[in-house]
Amino acid sequence: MTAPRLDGITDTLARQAIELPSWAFGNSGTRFKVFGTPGTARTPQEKIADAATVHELTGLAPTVALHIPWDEVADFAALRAHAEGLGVQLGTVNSNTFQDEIYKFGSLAHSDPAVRRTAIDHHLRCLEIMADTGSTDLKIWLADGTNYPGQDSMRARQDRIADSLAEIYDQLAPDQRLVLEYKFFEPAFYHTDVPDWGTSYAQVCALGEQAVTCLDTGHHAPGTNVEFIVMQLLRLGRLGSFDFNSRFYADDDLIVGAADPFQLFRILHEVAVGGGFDEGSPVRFMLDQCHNIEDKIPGQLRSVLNVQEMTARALLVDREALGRAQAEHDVLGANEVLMDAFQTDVRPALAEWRAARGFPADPVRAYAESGHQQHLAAQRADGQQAGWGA
Ligand code: PSV
Ligand code: MN
Ligand code: MN
Repeated sequence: MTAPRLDGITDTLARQAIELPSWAFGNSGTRFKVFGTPGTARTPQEKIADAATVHELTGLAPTVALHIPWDEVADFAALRAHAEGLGVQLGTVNSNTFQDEIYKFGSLAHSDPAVRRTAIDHHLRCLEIMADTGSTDLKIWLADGTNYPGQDSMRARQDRIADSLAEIYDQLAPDQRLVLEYKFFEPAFYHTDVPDWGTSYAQVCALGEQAVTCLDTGHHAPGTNVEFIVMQLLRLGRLGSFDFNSRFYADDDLIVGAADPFQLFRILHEVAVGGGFDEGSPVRFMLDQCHNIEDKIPGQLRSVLNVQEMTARALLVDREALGRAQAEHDVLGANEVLMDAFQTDVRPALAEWRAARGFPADPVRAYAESGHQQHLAAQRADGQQAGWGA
């Protein structure tokens, strides 16, 4: 087979932007152990600097998402200037109503108005931060739910979430969006208040045009056809963003494309078909990952490159041929068109294209050979490293 030509797809590839999560650059682990890695960022400023390194080597990651209060600083305008000085922008602000004692029985769904007030105020504070950082997306993932049947009224909790979200939504600036993420279980095990795309969709539709859904690829039951959900949310105009990662079992937060590259391809094919890669598309692409045992910067490099690779393969699908085969009910022919694109090794062509644009042909190797990791390990030898939640 001859090497694939990227000619028709390079404009789309050149536009590709994948937001990096600040928390990917801190130490993280499981409830069993957090293993440190030498050179890990100690502060929000260092996490942003590491994200900027990923962008510098790939041109793929121009923005960094913040998590509040993990990335709390005294001066967010200064943090923005710091980011911009390094060639990146601050992106989505993620709220956090899942780690404080007060949220034991929920946050925006809590039955106590005082707890709901605290949770709503936290989101209003996030909006203030967004004004300073220039961020347009407020992303909300709620840990709210119950562990036992009968523990609380699922119906009343849904109503309380709707009321709480409406109060937050009312304070959005015209260019800002409220992005509601869903997750089928964990930390709640019996029911979760926003467990699926349908619930997120119902809630965001009730709010208005500036509310959209975030699809985290790791937040579905095993066997779920995630690309179907992608298609549906695109069709309904409510797919706001992706949190990319991959999973073998639950919310593993492993490197996107590591567990199931074919699923990533199928998802990105639906994005292409649904116009999600078109210029001006409202769909944003983020990573939501943690690197528990591997170095963070190479982990993020591998991740954005995996997304780029599968995007290229998805864009190479011969959609005319696919349409013809589908119209003729040529079951195997249609499947073959899709599989042809999936089986195409785009790596040499992408490497060539990267080099032509002034990036290293192999960013992971370039990083390893640069000595930057060793430099960071020496420079950041002292002090507390930032962790998941630090
Ligand atoms: C928790 O499951 C989670 O991974 C959600 O996916 C959020 O996006 C992320 O944490 C950050 O709050
Ligand atoms: Mn997520
Ligand atoms: Mn998650």
